[in-house]
Amino acid sequence: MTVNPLYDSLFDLHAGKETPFLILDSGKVISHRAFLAMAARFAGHLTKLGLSPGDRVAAQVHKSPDALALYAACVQAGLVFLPLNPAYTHGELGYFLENSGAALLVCDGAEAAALRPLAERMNTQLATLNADGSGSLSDGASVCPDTFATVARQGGDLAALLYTSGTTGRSKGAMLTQDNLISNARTLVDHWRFEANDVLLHALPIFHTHGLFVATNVTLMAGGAMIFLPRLDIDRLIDLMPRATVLMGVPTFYTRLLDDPRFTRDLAGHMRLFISGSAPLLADTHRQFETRTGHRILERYGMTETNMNTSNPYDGERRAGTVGFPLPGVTLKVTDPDSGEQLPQGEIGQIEVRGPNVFKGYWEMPDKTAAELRADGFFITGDLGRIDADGYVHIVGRNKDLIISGGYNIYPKEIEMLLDEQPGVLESAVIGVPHPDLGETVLGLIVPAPGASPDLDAIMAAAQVDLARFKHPRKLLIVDALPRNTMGKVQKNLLRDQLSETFTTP
Ligand code: MLC
Ligand code: AMP
Repeated sequence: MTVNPLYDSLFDLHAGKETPFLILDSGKVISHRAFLAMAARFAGHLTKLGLSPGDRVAAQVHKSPDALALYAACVQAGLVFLPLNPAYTHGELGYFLENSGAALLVCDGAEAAALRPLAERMNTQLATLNADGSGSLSDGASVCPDTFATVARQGGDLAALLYTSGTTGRSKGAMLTQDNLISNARTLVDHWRFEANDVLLHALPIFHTHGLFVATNVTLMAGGAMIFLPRLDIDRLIDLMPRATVLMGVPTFYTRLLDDPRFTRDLAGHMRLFISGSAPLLADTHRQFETRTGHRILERYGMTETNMNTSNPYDGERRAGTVGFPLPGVTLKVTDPDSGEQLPQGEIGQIEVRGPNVFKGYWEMPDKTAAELRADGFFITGDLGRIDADGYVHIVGRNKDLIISGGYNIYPKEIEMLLDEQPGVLESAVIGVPHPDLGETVLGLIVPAPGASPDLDAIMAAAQVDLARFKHPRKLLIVDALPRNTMGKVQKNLLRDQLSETFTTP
């Protein structure tokens, strides 16, 4: 009898199996059975800490097998997993704790002393989990049994809360249900032909949809294994590729591989599949990759709020510069941003999606939910696209003011608010400009207050205190004024056009 559909679909099916699940760089192999035992011990300890089903568990920890077992433990104990980028500053973390009302924060031991006052203020328990698996969470778990009575859940119950940056500068918690995750994993296993003998080269972070759900859930559901690397390290990727069958990455993975002469047709020859997503893969990268390896990268398109929406076909033509077709069960339409009416095929408009993959709404933000999730179930993605005559979806831009740097989303508003507060600044605009490695990167434009000469170094230093490193402007420039349209809105497209070569020319 199904008591916890997500636990049953991803984890319980491996009970007692000694098959490899995580293959670590050290050579250590963690079997499916051993992984479930780790998760069960964590689940036992989380319950002893007094957490009850539906409570949020925030985890700002480094990537490790234990961090992944904490995700499984939350599923088993009916808790809502809330993974956070370790790069977030304490200020950013405070917001997530407050907004989510997390019952527990799991952090790296090195951060515990600094975070304790914040956790106390938020009435959040604190536990530690270090990259090597040690810490108070593991200490507590070590005396718990290897088995745990799985807590009953229903498909519509929350499994995870993933924060995604908001247009107003404040992040929104996307509520993902058990059914959202199960349906998407099932579709992708089938669509991408995952099997138990697949070995996925996993070098993505596990605090985002891509590394946590797409890569991990799909591998688990198929009963396969992952070579689990702490981060992208091209040397290790190249060394370990002969043992893998599939690679998933953001476009930076593929441009960095192509930059390396050791990445040859021979090295890639045995691979079954290369998948790219989270940011646009240049058609040129797609072609270069095919010329070098003979493989056509399979590009797909997704979001935190929806998991995966479209994918190029496994067997049919993987068309460069497109994100393929809507996945089975997903309805995608292109609409007029003003009227919301569906546009004729071929025309550019906003992309809307509906399906079992689409989230339940933003945590305690009914207005934002209502603004983006229509009553008929269509989610307004904020991406602009078109469907070509053959049905392939093309993403042509964004209706939302978003920068995607190396697969991380950055909302300009959050940075602009900080720049505007600095001495001598009248106003600012933050834009994304092309970057050869990260796809896009952050450029800050500052208009000085009358008679002032803002100190750009001091402004950069201020941004560094408050914002995670990946959000820091790579450059600040002084400009006389910002171009505005007749409505007074800053014309960022003009700025992007004027400054598009800031990082691409030597
Ligand atoms: C790291 N840095 C970044 C950065 N990553 N800066 C901007 N953008 C990024 N993405 C900073 C570091 O803090 C460091 O700062 C410097 O850049 C170089 O760091 P690095 O260690 O060399 O970076 P690296 O580890 O190589 O990371 C780059 C990367 C990584 C692209 C491999 O960012 C990554 O794994 N990105 C994947 C993100 C992801 O999973 N997105 C999926 C979202 S889900 P300094 O100066 O201090 O040295 C989603 C839905 C979907 O979008 O469809 O999948
Ligand atoms: P996130 O909010 O981090 O989940 O990022 C989702 C956004 O990433 C989408 O709305 C798109 O703008 C972008 N994205 C994801 N996959 C692709 C892709 N294959 N091509 C272009 N953009 C993508």
